Parts: sequence; C-alpha cells; structure tokens
Amino acid sequence: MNSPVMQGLNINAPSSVKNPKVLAWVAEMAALTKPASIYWCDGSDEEYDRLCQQLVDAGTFKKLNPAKRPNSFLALSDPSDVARVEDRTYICSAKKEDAGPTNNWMAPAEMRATLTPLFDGCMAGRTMYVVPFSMGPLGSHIAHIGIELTDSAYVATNQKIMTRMGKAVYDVLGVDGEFVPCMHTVGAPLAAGQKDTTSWPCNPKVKYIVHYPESREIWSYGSGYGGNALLGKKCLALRIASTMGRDQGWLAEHMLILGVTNPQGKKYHVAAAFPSACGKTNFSMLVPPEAAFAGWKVTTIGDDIAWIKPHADGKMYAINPEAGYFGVAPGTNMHTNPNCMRSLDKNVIFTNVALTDDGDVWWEGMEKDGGSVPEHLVDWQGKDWTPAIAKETGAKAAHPNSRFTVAATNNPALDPQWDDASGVAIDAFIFGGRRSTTVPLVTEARTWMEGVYMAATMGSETTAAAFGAQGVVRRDPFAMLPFCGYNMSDYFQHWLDMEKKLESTGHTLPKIFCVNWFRKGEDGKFVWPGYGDNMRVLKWMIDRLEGTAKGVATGFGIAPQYAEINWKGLDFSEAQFNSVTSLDKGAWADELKLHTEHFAQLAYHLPKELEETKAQLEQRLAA
Ligand code: SAT
Ligand code: MN
Repeated sequence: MNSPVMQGLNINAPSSVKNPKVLAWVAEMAALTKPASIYWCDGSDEEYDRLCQQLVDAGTFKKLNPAKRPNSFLALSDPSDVARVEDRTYICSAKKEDAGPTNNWMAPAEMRATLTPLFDGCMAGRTMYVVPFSMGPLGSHIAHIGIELTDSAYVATNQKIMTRMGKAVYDVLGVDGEFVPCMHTVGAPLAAGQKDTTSWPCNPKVKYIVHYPESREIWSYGSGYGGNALLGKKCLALRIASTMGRDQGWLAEHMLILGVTNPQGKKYHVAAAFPSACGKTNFSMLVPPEAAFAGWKVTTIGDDIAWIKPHADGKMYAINPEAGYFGVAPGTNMHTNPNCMRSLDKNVIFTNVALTDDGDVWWEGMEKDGGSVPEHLVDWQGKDWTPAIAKETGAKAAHPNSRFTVAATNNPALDPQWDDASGVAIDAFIFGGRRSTTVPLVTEARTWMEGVYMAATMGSETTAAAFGAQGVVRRDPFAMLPFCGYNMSDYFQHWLDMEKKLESTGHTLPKIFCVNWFRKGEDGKFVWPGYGDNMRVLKWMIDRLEGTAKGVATGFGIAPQYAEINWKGLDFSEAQFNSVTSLDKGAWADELKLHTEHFAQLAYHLPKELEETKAQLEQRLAA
C-alpha cells in the first residue's frame, strides 16, 4: 500500500493509485480538513448500492417504492440549499481583468487566506470520499480528469451517475497524468462525539464556490446542491474548461448536442445553448411529431455541456463530457418530454420533488399525464401538502429547481455515438433565450460574425436554477454568463478567432441560428407550442443547411417564410406565425439600447467587430 501518513492519519490509498501528485494532494487535504476517515471510491455498482443504503440509514435518502420506481431514491435538501449560488461564485485569476466584469473576483492569495481557515477541520467527524472521474469518454483526447474530495456521500453517488467515475481513471492518469483537483465540503464539521442529526448537512450561512483558473483548482464550501457540489459539471466542465479551451484552442460550452437523422439515413449534429432551465434537456430528447416527420429521428448526445474541438479536417467535433443528466423535474411529463419520463422509470436519484403516499415521486406538471393532482403528498420540505393547502399558501409540492439525476444510458433516445471518443461533427449551432417579446422564433445569422453577435447579446428571463429574483431579463451571452471562467469579451474574441482558424482549412463552418420558443401573445400565453413541435424549426434549419429553403432576409438575420415550415398536424395560422416572427421596431430600438449598455459593461477587450456589427444592425432595423 502507498500510504503517506500525515498527522497520524493514514490515507489508506489503494495500490492502484500510482500518481504521486494525487497521493500527496489527498494527504495534504486530509491534514487540512481532518476527516474521521478516508474512503477511496472505486466506482463499482456494489459500492453505489452500499453508499445509497448508507444515505438511507442517515435519513438523507428515502428509498422509493421498488414496485413503482425500482432502485430509486429521494433526497430533500435543506431549504437554504436549493440552487446554484452565483453571488458566492468566484473566479480567482491572478489579474482582476482576466475574470472580467461578469464574474466575482478576489485575489488568489486573499481567497486562500479566507478559505484555509474555513477548510481547516471542516470534515471533522465525517468521511472524506475520494472520487476520481473522467469528463468525457475515458482516455478520449478531448476528455479531462478530475478528482473530487468531498465529505458528502450524496455527492459521491451523484458523481457515479453524472461522470465516468471509478478506479479505471487512475489507469488513465498513470504516474504523471494531469487532473483537476476539486475540493468540496458541506461545511458542517462535527464536534468530538457529536452525532450527525441533519439529513442534509450544509452550511446555511457560509458558501464559497471558488475557481483558480491559472492553477486549475476548484474549492467549494458550504453547499451540497447541484452545480455547487457536483464539481465536474459547471465548475470543471464549464468554468475551468473554458479557460483550458481559451489556452488550447477549443470550446467548452453550455450546450446540448443532438443528432437528427432524416428518413434517407443522413445524419446531422446540432449543438444548442440555452440558459439553465430553458428546456435544453427537453430539446435534446425531442420526439418529432409523427404526422409531419415520419421516419425522422432525434437522438441525444448531451443535454447540458459540450466540449468542442476544431479538427484538421476543418470540422468542429463535439463530445458530451458528462455521463448523466441532472435535469429539472417540474414540467417534465409525457407531453413535454416522453423520452425523459421513460429515462426516469428506474435507477434515479430525485432531489426536492414531492413524495406520494404510495412511495413514488410527484412534481407539478405530472397531472397532465392523464392522472390528477394527488390528494395528499409530502412536499419537498417534508411537510403535508394537499391541493387545498397549495391553493391557500401557494406552496409548490416540488421545488421549482428540483432535479433528477439519471445515467445517460437510461435514455431510450440515446445516440449510438454518445460515448464516441472522437466526438461528432457539428453542422449547426443554436442560441436561444427565454424572451416573452422582441426576439423572433428563429433566424439564421448571415455570417459567423453575425452569429457571434446574436449569441453575445442574448438575453433571457431568469429561472429558478439560480438563487435570486426570477423572470427579469438579464443578458446571458452564449448562455455562459454564470459559467464563463474568464473575461467575457476575451471569450467573444476566442469565438471570432475560431472562424479564421477553420476557414483556412476550406471547410464550411457550422451555421449559427438564434431561436426563441417563449414569445407570448397579448393574453400572456406562449404562442409557439414548443417541445416536439420545435422539430418544425429544426427541420427548417436543416433545409437551410441543404440549401433547399430560401428564407427571407430581415433586420435580424434570415427568417423562414411561412410556407417553408412543415405544418402538417399542427394548426398554426400565418397570423400566429407572424406574431412570433415579427420584429417590432420600437421593441428593437429599446433592445439595441440594452445592447449598448451591455457592451459598455464589457468594454475591456470587447472585439471592435461586435460594435461594427451592431451599427449595421441598427441601420438595417431602422430601414
Ligand atoms: O445546479 S446545476 O448548475 O447543475 C443546474 C443548472 O444550473 O443548470
Ligand atoms: Mn445547465
């Protein structure tokens, strides 16, 4: 056994761990955090079952009725710990300008001086889990390895589903491989002899989600929820990876990846960026409406994150770094996402949804599947819930940001290439926000430059995925506002540089489209049916790739003509179509003022081409 001994604590490393950096780091972190024991995860199914049982015994998990939901569990979090905490999230680059105006920043030395005392003894009385994982297919040249040290067994079980987790990672790592060290604690140490009585340990008062881009480290304190705690996801695969991408010439994006196959068997690959909780998971698992799209197939490669590398053949190849889905439960049903519902039949960890009296789960939106709202539930806070109580207090049975954690392999629409180490070649990028007005259903950027402009100025009404006010429009460039690990304007430049880089190979670049499924009518209701019907828009994009749809030039890109959309099986009038595609001059004048403000905020290193594109847009929209 390799077992450096630190302050009397034997780290008990398995002999398969041969990387001296890993051993030294675990020993150093154990000495700092002072756990009662250290457990090295091997990633086996047997281990997963054992940790789940342990969580059941601790009261964190409730085992669901195996007749209804085999091998599935429900966790209810502390009410203070239900979403990502953006105001507690930091990019600690050496220079403030490198974090940029959209990120919280603190000098690395100052942050370390803040965190070291917090981490000192933070795991007292708890087990430290060593969780090795690969983001991306094990050994893929696009993949990267992380090791998370956490005092949360909930995190270890979720990481088993969300990543390629386990001892095979050490083989890839070898003696001198690179990994991203990910330190995580719930920030709730136990005093000597104290028994843990909380089912969701966390620190309700102190939270830090910290990234050091230069040394590529992640330190997370105080939360056990989602992206705050599953450090492979937003922290590694987006914030740290985006800085790796900047340095190494690739892209880490907040994008789903899907495959579309036409009845002749020709397959296209699309990557689409939407802010959190705007339907990425639904779009990635879309079922084409049968009446109009017999023989068409949509398959999922990823639902949240894409790593995209330009290749010598001039194409951009994308992988999904994750191995599971951490999706929003409320609103998911057989109408909005049948493939997702089927994915959730078994082997799921649910967090903050409601519990039925027969030991199954429930969330708002499930009543649309033919059933009705249950007469009694235990809500996400563990309280009795009835429709009458809900009417009186407005209490939701499931938290709006309640989630399921499920392996990609549960998805009946999983793309056969989802695990392909070389990735899939991207034909089109889609950018979309949640806007009740102004932004049309779909337009195509005339040029790469215009597409980058559309993505850079994207706005969206905020959702429950992050702590804070909901429903206010905020600029969310590339849906990366909370996830870009460096200065946003440098990130725009990085996207612009891709064009030059790829053009020299002679290959046509992916087309860029801008969409908005969320325009509302005067009655305040969504006009566009969305969900499966988004296939109609996707098909128009493919027709544009094939050159079979002409479109019509507008002030804001190329839009479809009414007759170019396949309307079979959907009653959607030309007037309705116009109401979701029209450009309102007044609204756009206001919108462009907001673009000006947005660019003023991002002035440091803002590519001048974006200003020029804005001037052209102003002229066109005024014409
Ligand atoms: O909590 S997560 O960051 O994983 C979910 C999301 O915001 O998309
Ligand atoms: Mn996301």
